[in-house]
Amino acid sequence: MFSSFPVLTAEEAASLIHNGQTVGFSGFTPAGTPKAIPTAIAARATAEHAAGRPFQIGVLTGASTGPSLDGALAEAHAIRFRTPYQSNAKLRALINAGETRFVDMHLSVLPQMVRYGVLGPVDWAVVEACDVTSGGGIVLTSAVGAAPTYLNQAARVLIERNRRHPPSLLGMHDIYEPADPPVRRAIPVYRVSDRIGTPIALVPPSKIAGMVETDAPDECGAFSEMTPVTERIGRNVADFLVFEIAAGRIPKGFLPLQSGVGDIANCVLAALGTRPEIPPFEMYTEVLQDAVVDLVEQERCRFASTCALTLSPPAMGRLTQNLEFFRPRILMRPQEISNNPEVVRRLGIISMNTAIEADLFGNVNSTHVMGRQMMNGIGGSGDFTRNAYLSIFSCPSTAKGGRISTIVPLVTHVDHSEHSVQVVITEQGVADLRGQDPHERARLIIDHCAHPDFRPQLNEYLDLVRQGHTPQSLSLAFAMHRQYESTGDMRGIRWEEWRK
Ligand code: 0RQ
Repeated sequence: MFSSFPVLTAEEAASLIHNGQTVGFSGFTPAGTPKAIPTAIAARATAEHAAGRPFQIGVLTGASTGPSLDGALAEAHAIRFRTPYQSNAKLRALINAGETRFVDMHLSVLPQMVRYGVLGPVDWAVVEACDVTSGGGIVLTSAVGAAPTYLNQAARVLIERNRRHPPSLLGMHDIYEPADPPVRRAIPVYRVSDRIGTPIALVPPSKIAGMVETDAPDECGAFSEMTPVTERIGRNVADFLVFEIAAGRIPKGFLPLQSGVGDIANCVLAALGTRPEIPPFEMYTEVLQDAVVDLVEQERCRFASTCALTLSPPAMGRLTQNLEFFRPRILMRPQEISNNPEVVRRLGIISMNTAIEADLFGNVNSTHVMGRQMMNGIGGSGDFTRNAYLSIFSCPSTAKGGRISTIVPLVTHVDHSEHSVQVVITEQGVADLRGQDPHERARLIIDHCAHPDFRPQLNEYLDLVRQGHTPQSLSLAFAMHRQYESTGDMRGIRWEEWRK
């Protein structure tokens, strides 16, 4: 394919974007995210600030990005407003310092909010493509994210054509944007592998202001080695799913899996791949990590529908060198579809996400440390958890060298309520909360998930606060957190001292 749009330098492209404008970037995680133009926007902001002029933009993305986008723009203090998710240390610091406004939202609802104008007008779409036709056909790269919506809604479009991704990625994307309520019809994904849209995104050529040529790899990091803790979490999740198949609560043919990001998710998937009792399975997920490439190669994973290929450079290289094998087995969808509640409920997804902390009743905090400090955001975890056939949260039973219990009397921020969270798993074991009342849930979580260092004090807590449908003490519920803030350790609490 070829195109006839003006070729710009990244600096020329950045010079078109003005202070106060809102930019919708392609990508989902660092995968498929533009790199050259945001870095040039950051340089421009730095120069403008040095000249005493204001320069900040609103940044909309699919999910998190890489250092060239969130990192560079945060370093340059160039972000006025950010949504829907981030995971960059510099940006996180600005958000928690109150300098950058951040709206943490479910990823599936973002495109609709953009279409309805809730987030204001989108001035620019900046998208990474591996190929562009002169008619405005865009072949995206390693993610879809919210790019189709930004392309449709933005006043003008800039493209980063990245030669690192071959044009033969054509056919790996399924672009579909639903009509808005009240005229929306069923989203016709009845099987994980159903294609419902087109392989390219289309944009009126008159909107395209220019193209920047690049050759930069995605900025997805490599994974850490398994630790004994992550390995045991993975094994516990696999054991639980095997047990559920044997009990007849998961069909013998299995159900599609969603899995979150990070080392734990990667270890869980690797563990599932090794269990002969689990048949070759499908994934309906938002992020596909390295472990899935192995599983697809081994034909343990039959098909994976995702929003992004969040792969380390070696795993991405394996995929692009063997596209004929992977193209019929992996499909990328917009986040509005990969995370769609209607589809998640219909397909009977088993969702597996990670908690920062869980409480004795099954409420889960995935986003805030000590109730205040934003970590990353809810991402897609809520889209899946609320609508899954089986929703699982896992995490190590302790954090910060054993000084923090991730199992607490009451979470300091609720992302996923007890009504949506069905199973909690740590390296200690599994608490299946389905059909259990709050008292039963609390005992299950303490006995099966809490670290032995914390079990006695959590049991003492329950003994102190027996009354009510949900045993809870308004004065003691956050005593473990308060003790951590004053002493740096949640262990060895004396409850009576905190009754004030
Ligand atoms: O801090 O990095 O300073 O050591 O939190 O914790 O154990 O490394 O776990 O990287 O898997 O992240 C929930 C944040 C887990 C992530 C969360 C500290 C801990 C460490 C990270 P350090 P781990 P992970 C798909 C679905 C929400 C979005 C989501 C997340 C750091 O999984 O963002 O699921 N999920 N999206 O030490 C204080 C506690 C702590 C704690 C952990 N209780 N108190 N600190 N930490 N527990 C993806 C998308 O949506 C795109």
